[in-house]
Order: sequence, then C-alpha cells, then structure tokens
Amino acid sequence: MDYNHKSIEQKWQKFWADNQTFKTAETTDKPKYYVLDMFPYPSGAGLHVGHPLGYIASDIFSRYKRLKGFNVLHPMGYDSFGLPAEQYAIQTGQHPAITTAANIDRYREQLDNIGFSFDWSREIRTSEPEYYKWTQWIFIQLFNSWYNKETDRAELIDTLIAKFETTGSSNIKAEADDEVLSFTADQWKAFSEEEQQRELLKYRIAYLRESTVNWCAALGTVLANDEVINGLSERGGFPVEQKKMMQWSMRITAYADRLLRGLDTIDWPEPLVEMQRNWIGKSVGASVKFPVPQLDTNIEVFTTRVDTIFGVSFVVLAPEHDLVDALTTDAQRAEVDAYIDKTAKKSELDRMADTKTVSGVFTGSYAKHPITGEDVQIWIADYVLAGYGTGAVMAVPSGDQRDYVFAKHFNLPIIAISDSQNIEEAADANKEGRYINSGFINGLTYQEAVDALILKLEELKLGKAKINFRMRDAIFGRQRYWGEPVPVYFKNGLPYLIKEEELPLLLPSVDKYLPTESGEPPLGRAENWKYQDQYDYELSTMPGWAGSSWYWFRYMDPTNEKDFAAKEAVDYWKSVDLYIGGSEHATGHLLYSRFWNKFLKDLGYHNEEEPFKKLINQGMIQGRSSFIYRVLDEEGRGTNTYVSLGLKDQYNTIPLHVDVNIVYNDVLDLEKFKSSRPEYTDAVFVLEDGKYICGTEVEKMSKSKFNVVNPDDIVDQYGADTLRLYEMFLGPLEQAKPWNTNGIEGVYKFLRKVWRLFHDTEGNFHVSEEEPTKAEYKALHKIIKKAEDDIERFSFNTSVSAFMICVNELTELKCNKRAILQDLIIVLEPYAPHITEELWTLLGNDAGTISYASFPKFNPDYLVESEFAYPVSINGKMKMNLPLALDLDNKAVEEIVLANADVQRYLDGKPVKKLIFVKGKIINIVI
Ligand code: ANZ
Repeated sequence: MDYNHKSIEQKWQKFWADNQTFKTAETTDKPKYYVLDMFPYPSGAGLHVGHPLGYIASDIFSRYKRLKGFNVLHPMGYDSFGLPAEQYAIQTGQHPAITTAANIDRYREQLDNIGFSFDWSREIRTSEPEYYKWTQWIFIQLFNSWYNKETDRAELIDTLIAKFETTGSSNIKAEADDEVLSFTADQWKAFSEEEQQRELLKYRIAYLRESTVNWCAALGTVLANDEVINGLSERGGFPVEQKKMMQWSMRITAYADRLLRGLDTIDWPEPLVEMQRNWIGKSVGASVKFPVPQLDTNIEVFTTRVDTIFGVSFVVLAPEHDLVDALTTDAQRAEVDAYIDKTAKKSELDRMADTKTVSGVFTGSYAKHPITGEDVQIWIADYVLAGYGTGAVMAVPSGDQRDYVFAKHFNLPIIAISDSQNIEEAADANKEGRYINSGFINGLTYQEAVDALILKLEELKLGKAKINFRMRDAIFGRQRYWGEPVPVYFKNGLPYLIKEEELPLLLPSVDKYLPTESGEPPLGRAENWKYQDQYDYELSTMPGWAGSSWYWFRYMDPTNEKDFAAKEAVDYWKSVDLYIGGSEHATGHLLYSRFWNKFLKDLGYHNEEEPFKKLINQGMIQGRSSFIYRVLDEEGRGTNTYVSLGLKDQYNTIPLHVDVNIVYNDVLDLEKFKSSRPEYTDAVFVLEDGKYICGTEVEKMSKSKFNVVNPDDIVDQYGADTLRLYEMFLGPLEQAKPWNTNGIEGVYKFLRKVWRLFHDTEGNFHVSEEEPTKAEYKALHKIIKKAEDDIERFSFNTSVSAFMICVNELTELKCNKRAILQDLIIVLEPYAPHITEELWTLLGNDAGTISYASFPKFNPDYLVESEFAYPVSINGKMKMNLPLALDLDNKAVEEIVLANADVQRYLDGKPVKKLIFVKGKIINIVI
C-alpha cells in the first residue's frame, strides 16, 4: 500500500475526536505544562497559511511535552467580540452572533484539518454569556477595588471606606485621581451618599471620568492609542480626532512599577520587553508649581531637570489644558481659539512625531517663577501633550532643544545657566554641576542641586519629587454594540454596580447596529432595557481587550458556573509556561493581561505575579505574489496578450497580479487562467520554452494581491503532515518569511520515504525483529538528540532537515528494524502526528495512540565511533577497506589482517616483511 495521506489523516482526526485523545484533566501525578496560543478573532476570510504557523509550533511543543511525560494543557478558543462582525451587521442587518458562529465553524474545520492536539472540551468564546459573565464579574471587582500604595496592592474598597470612617482622608496613600478631597472622618460621615460615591470614584480601579479620547467618527467609536496609526484608525484607515468624553477607564497606572519590575522575571523576546518598558516610560523628576496670582491658582509642571529651573524663561501649556481659557486675555483670544481648533485635528502621535514645525501662541498672561519670583510668559503649543505629566512644561531654552528652537522662533529670552556656550552641551554641562546664573545652586554638583531645590520647593509648598509614567490609564469603553455590556446602571448621574447574582448582564437586542438619533451608542436602541425597570444602564460596551485579558484562566476550568475558575484548577495550572503569538500585541493585550493577572492576584484569586512565563513571537508569513505581463498597444492600452517573464523586456507591458493558486513552480496554468474570468477566455500568450513563466514578489498576504494560500488546499493536495513540516521547514519560527510552495514536494517525498521504510517493494508492511547494526543505532540516536535539542530551543526548522538526513541514512542502510523504526516515529510524532499514528498501529502497538508514548532516551554510546574502516595498502598502494574495532591491539590487528581472505589474495603467497599499523588511520603491508 502506498502512502495515502487523505485516508490516514481522516482516520486519525476522527479517532482523536471520538476518543477525546487530548482531553486533559488535573487528576494526575505528572508534572503540568501549559502551552497557549493567542486565540484568533474568527474573521470572515478564514485562515490562510500564515495563521497556523504559531499554532503548529505550539502543537509540536505540546506533543513533545506529552511524550516527555508532562500533563499538557493545550487549549483553543475564540476572541469573538469585535468590530468586523459588527460592521458586517450594519451592512446586512445580520446579528453579529450569527456571523460569528458561522465564522467559528469555518475556523474549526480548518483547524481540525491540520491535526492539532487541542483539548476542544475546553473551548471558550468570549462573546458567549457563560464566558462574558466572568469578564463582567472581573469588572465588578475592579470597580470595587482601590490601590493601596502602602501595601502595594489592590484592596477591596471597603478597606478604604473603613479608613475614611476612622481617620478621614489624611494618611491615605492611594493611586487615585489628582483632585481628591481632604476631609476628616466626621466630614466623611456627614457626606451624602452621592458625595461619598463621587469621592470613591476617584479611587476605584475601574472608574468613570472625563478624558481626552481618540474619537473615530467613521467607526463611531473611541480607539485605544495602539489602534491609531499616523492619525488614522488601524482598522479601515479613517481619520481620528481628539475629543473629551466621559469614559470608563482602568487605573493601570497604579501597576506601572510592578509591570516594569515584572519584566525582569519573564523570558520574553528582548525587543518586546523593551517596547513594554518604553510604553510604561518611567521618569524620575519633580513637579513644580508656577503661581498665577491673578487667578489665585498655580500652573503645575513636570520636569526631569529641576536643576535647570533658573533657566526657565516661559511656561508652555498643552492647548487642551484646563487653565487655557481663563489665562487667555481678550487681545489674544482669537489667535488662541484658532490655534486650539487647529490642534484638535492632529492626533497625539502626529504631534509627537512632528519635531520640525514650530507653532504656538502667547496667552497674554504671566506666571511667577517659583524661586526668583520673576514674571514668565505663558504660552500654549502642541508639542506639549495634554495627557503626559501635568500637560504643562517649564521651558528652559538654554537646556532643552525644543524649548530653544521655540524661544528662537518667537524671540523669547534665553538665560544661560551653564558655563558651556553650546546649547547641545549645556544640559550635560549642568549634569556635571557647571552652573552659572543659578542662585544658590551655583557651585553644587548635579545631585546636590536637585536635592537642594526639592527641599526649597517643599519649603515654599511649590513642588516635590515625583516619578512620572508615560503610560496612561486605559480607556475601557466603546460606543459599539458587539462587546460585553458594562454591568453598571446610573442613579442620579452616578454609576452603581448590578449585583453579582444578576450576572450575566445580557447584550440586549436592537433593531439596528447604529448609534441612536441623539448620538448614543447602539445599546441606546434597546427597548425596555432598564435596571429594575427604572435605571438606565451604561450604554457603551467593553473594549476588544476585555475578554482576552483573563482568558487563560478560563481554559483551566471552562464550564465553572460558580467561579471564573475553581481555586484547585488555578492552583494546579498556575500560569502559562509557553505562550506563542504575534508581536502586534506587544503593548495592548500583553500589557492588559499582565495588569488583570496582577489585580486578580492582589485579591487572592491566585499566586502568580506574571501570567506568561515564556513568550515567543512567530514571524509573519508573507505572500509570494505572482505576476503576468500584459502587452500594451501603441496608445498604451492593455491588450489581451501576455508575455512570459523572460521575454517581457521586448514589449511594452504592465504587470498584473495573478492568483497564486493557478501557478505551479512559477509556471502559469494557461487553461485555468483562461477559465478564471470571461475576459481571459481569448487570452493570447507569448511563451518561453513552451511555458508561461510568472514574475514574483514578496508582499503581505492579502486578497487584493491574489497571493492568499488556503491551508485547506495544501492539506488536500499533500496532507496536514506535509503542511506542518513544511511550515516549520520554511525557516526560523521568529523570522518573517515568504510562503513559497516550490519546496513542498521535497517534504512530501520525505514522508513517502518514511512510509517506505516500513514497507517492502511490493508495498506490504514489513518490519524485521532483528537486532539493529551499530550504524542503524547511530542514525537513530543522532536524530533523538538533535530533535530533542532543537525542540527545547524552539528551533523547529533545523530538526526537519535532520529528519530528512536520518531517513536518507536509514534508507541507504535498508533498515526496516522495529527497534529503530518504532523510536524514530515517536521522535517524529510531534511534527507529523497522522502518519506516525498509522505506523504505530501497523507496528502492532495496541495502546491506541502514539501521543502518550515515551520519548526515546538518547544513548551517547551509539555516537561514539567503535569501528574504523581502515584503508589497507600493500607496498604503499591502496587495495581495500577493512572495518576493525578501534580497541584492538597491534598483535590482534596483525592476526586479523593476515588471516583475511582478500588480503591473502592480494599477497598471492608472498611473505610479509613488515606490517605498519597506525590506530584509527591506516594499515600498510610491506612485501
Ligand atoms: C525642563 C527641562 C529642561 C526638561 C531640560 C528637559 C530638559 P520624559 O523623560 O519623557 O519624562 N515635558 C513634561 N511634560 C511634558 C508634556 N506634557 N509634553 C511634552 N513635554 C513634556 O521627559 C520629561 C521632560 O519633558 C520634562 O523635563 C519636560 O521638560 C518635558 F534641560 O522640564 B523638562
């Protein structure tokens, strides 16, 4: 029987499903290992060959770990709330749940085709009420908690209320809004219920406040910073503007330092760690107040260089700063308003990226320098960002490049504060303590100057040391339909939680998936949707990242109705040992997940500070587009003639993408091309060597480039085992690489060779029970070692080539010994699970599946050379090879050599004068 991938793969996929081969339980004394893939959003387009790359790698690792005796959790599910299903719903009226279910079915079918060892009994879907009930439950915990800086963890809000009741607001060290009130215990008790709630909202980890958001009118929703690219929405490329709105937010900044510290304890790719570090952006500096006596207020700035304070010659506010309106004089009003309008159109990223244009407006007002008491002008400019620090800076043109350019442009004073003439060196000169014109810090070192200034500012009550983080609190809401409802209702304008027993708060039905006429989110259309029939629910839904910020816990105990996961299951699985996914989630998902993980730990639900111990980013598989060349006529119009690549320079042509699925090894299938579209029926070809050769180019895999390859097609033609091996064979897992089917035949041939090792020339299954030779053992143990080392290093591509070498060696040795072949297929099983299952059964193993066999133990003895094939020369002429054990002494060698029949023949009866023997090298006989 020949290797028939179709019947073998169908048979085993059915077997695994019927027998729940990969169902995992916690009741075992094996050590646990948790392998997680970033779960997909089930889009309408289905999977292309790039998507399974990471899943194949994680599946190989999971299967390998099972063979190594681990209890492996390897689940899969769907991140199924999201915008595309909703956009589709708007266009077609189809409920997003229906499209989502259909897309999931298709994904499942495609995934099943590839033979993954997922424990499907643990599948989750974030859009199912059974799941999002717990996402809502976590929201409730977040709303019910505050961050205590003293204990450095989140605590239930009751502990804060207890403090308010006993000692008031003094002595409370909390991560909270800036404008918290000061009150005594008695004052607290005298507050009305509403006043108390309003105050508590400033401390809650999930809280509501007015914030500047990225508003995308075309999508009708707020976007996270990482969903905005160059001022346009990542999805759809629509313009995004800055707008102030009441928004649910998450106090992730409370965790900034822990998020930073945790990075040192996990094994993640360095670029990713660096991105998170920058995103968190810790800065050590000071906050300084510049009094504005006429308004009886202060402008607070954040600076990392308080030592340059004597060089401050003006202050600059972000155009959105709260004080701008009050500070603007009548004479400057028109100019200021025009400037504010202009900046509202720019996204923050654009503002940060633009370092060339100098723009700004004088407000007409002055503030007092906190130390010298001199008047300094107050300006607004868009290089100052509203959301960073305090949204205001003290400008030091002699220390900071941007301030310098600004001062030069608007002719503002520049005060030299170091002995350096050069602005680029001036700030560094001050770091060395070379201060001039700097009052009481002249002559001090940098650190002495900083300490003295902080002391002085504290005395004046005009400043203090401050650590600032670039990271902001995360907006937690979307004005869209297809997301988790926020379990909150409003009473007298204040948010209250629904009770835990009332969860899940189901997504109500609506007539259309569009905002209401009055501009409220789609949930505003739901009829009779009120809490206790009277209170309005929150109408925004949770953002895309809510469901994915805790999903690895749900896999541990996916059907639990009483808890997000039972304590025993969480204690058993702990955290994810290996996480594989795309690098595009560097600062979104991977930061939010770490945050929620830490939060749930603080409340005592588990003990792991970090959710994902080791992480690998798989590289993108790019498309390899094919081109044909349409000939143009004299007027430059396209004809229906197409010229092959090698001849195209002889014509005037334009390149056109052609579907890669009708191109084989760069040769166009002419008949398929002609029938692909009516206008091609009469196409004329200019061929080379009778073939039409296509041009190629590596591009993103996308429908518009006709270079999408569906894994189903590859599986159909070559089988899933070939696809799995081939995806790994393409190159190192982490690297980006083009999909190129040209080499797939080689992998397919390799599997056929594996099959033939077990079959005789007639195709009958035939293995021998004989003891293997040393050479056979050596080939086997080489691959055992190589595959094990490679898998442990996640170097999957290199073991694929090693497998090929091994099978070639065994083929040459004509090895069909059970003792070799059985171990070989165990080593190969993680990569090619179907063919190895089939061969395992043919070998007569009746345990049913190879999946839980034991990975063979490497024995280094087999790799030690014990024999050497000596070249035997007679009078210096090489005559033959003679294999001899390496541990023989001279006398024994002499005896064996001279007794050898071939040697006797060469000697032809002549007496031997001398035998020269060099161990491991040569034998020379002199006659
Ligand atoms: C005076 C000064 C003098 C500054 C000097 C720097 C050098 P990082 O390290 O990124 O935290 N800054 C503060 N808030 C800002 C805002 N909202 N938008 C734009 N810039 C802002 O940088 C902190 C420094 O960036 C602060 O220190 C402030 O300028 C500026 F020789 O204050 B510095």
